[in-house]
Amino acid sequence: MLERLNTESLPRLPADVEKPAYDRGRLTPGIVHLGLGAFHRAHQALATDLAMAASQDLSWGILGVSLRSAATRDALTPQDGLYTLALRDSGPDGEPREQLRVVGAVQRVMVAEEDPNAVLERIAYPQTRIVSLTITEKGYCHEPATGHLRWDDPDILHDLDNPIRPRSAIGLLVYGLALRRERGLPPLTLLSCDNLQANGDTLRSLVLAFALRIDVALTSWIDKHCTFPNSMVDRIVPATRDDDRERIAQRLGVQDAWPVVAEPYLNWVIEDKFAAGRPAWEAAGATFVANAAPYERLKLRMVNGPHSALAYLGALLGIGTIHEAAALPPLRAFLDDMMRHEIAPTLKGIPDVGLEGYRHRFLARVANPALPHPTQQIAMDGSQKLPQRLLATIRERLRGGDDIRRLALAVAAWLHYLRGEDVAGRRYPIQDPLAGPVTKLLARADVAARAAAPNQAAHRRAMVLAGYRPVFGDLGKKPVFIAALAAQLETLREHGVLHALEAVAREPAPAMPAPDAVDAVAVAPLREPVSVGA
Ligand code: CS2
Repeated sequence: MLERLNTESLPRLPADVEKPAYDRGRLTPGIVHLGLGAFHRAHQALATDLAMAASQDLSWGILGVSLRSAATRDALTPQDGLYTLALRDSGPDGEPREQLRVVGAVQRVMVAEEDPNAVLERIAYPQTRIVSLTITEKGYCHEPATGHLRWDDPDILHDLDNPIRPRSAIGLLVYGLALRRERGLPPLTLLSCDNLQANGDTLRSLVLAFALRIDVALTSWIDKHCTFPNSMVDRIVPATRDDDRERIAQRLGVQDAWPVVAEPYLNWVIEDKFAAGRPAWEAAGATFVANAAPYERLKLRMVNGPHSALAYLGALLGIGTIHEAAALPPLRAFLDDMMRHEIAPTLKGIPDVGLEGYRHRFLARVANPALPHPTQQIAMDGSQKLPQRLLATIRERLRGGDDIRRLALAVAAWLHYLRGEDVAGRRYPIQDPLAGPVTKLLARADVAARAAAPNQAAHRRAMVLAGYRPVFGDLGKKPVFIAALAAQLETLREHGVLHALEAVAREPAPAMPAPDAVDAVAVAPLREPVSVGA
C-alpha cells in the first residue's frame, strides 16, 4: 500500500513534480466554489494556486463544494485538499508526455446535500469575497433556448419553500446572500465559469429572478452591490480514468485518490468587475477585459460547437474517443470546413484573435492522443449545450442568408444520436436532463413522418423536432432551417454518417432565399435582463 498524498508526504515527492510555492498553513479562504469537478481543479483552482504563488497574497484559499456527490470530498479530505494535475500531450515522436503539479489552492471540501446550511454559512462568511461556479449547463435550472429560470424545475420548486435546506445552486446563492445581507457583511462577486453565452449575465438574471420571489429588498441589494462578471473558460479536461490514477501514483510514489488530467492549453478571459477584489489570475495567463462577450462567442462556437459535432458523429460511428474520431479524414475535413465556411464568418472583429490560427489549434487539440476523451462524455446534456454551441451560429447565418448545411448536419447528428444506437446497432444510454421529453419528441416525429405523404415525411419529421421550443426556440419557425435539418437527417437515416459527410463536402452551397425582414425582427434577444428597480 502506498502512502497517501497529503501535507506530510508533499515534501517527499520527486523533484520534477511541481508543488505549491507558498505556505499552505497561512492560507485563508476567500473563495467558495460550487461544483468541484475536474474542470475547476484543472482551471480556476490551478490559476488560483499560481496567483497565490506569484503574489504571495494567501487570502484566496478555496472552499470547494460538491452539490450532491461525496466522492470528491471523500478523495480529497484525507489529502488535505491536495491533488495532482497532469498535463498531457504528445512529443514529436508521438509518445505521450506528462507534466505533474500538485495544486494546493483547495483548502476544504463540503457536500451541499449533506449540510446545505454549512454552505450558506460559508457564503455568509466575512472572508468570502468570491463565489464561483462550474456546475455545468444543467446546473443553472434554466431553459436552454431563452436562459429563463424554469419555475417547474423540482429543485427550484423545493428551494422556494426551503430556505434552510436549498438543493439548487441558485437557491444556495440566494439564501447565502440573504444571510450575508442580514449580517451586514459586504457584497461579493458571483463568477460563473460554465460554457454559457453571457454566463455572468445569465447567472445574474437567474439569481435576481429567484430572489424576487423571496424578498424585494434582498433583490435590489444583490442587484446594486454584487457583481457577475462574464467569463470565457477553455481547457479540455476529460474524466480521470483508473489508468491515470495508477500511472500518477507510480510517478509520485504516493497515492492520489483523485488526480486530474488535462491538455496543456489553458485560456481564461474575464470581465474585470469584482465587488471585493480577486486573485492575481493573470499569473496563470488569464486576461481581463471590459466585455467578454466576443470571446465567449468565439469559444462556444469555434471550440464547443465542433467538439459536440465530433462527439455525436463519432459516437454514431461507434468511435469511443475524440482523438480517434478527429483522426478520421472525412470527419476532420468536415470539422475544418464547418469552422472555416460556416462558423468563422460569424466571428469577425475579435481583438487579438486570428481565426485561422485558432481553428488550426482546435484541430490539434482534439487530435491529442495522450488525452483519451470519450465521445459519450461530450455527447451528454446536448439539450443544454446545443443552443449556445450550434444554434446561435445558425441563427446568425440565417440572418445573412448564408449556407448552414454543415451546422444543420451537426444538429441532425445530435437528434440522430438521441435514438441511442450506433451504426453497429450497439445501444448506449442518453444522459440528458431532457432525455424524457426528447425521447417522446422523437416518437412523435416518427408518427408524424409516417402519417405524411412519402415525399413530405422528412420535412414533417424535421418540423416536429425543430418545434421543440426549450431547445430550438424561434428556429422551429424558420423554413430554411427546417429544410436544411430535414435534408441532413434524412441522409443520416437513409445512408449513414460517412455518406452525409461526403455529401456536404461535395455539393455546392444551395442558393439561399434572401432573409425576409419579418424573420430578422422576430429574432428575440436571447437574454432578457431582469429589472428590479433600485
Ligand atoms: C466539452 C467541453 O464536455 C464538453 O461538452 O465540449 O467540456 C470542452 O472540453 C471544454 O469546454 C473546452 O474548454
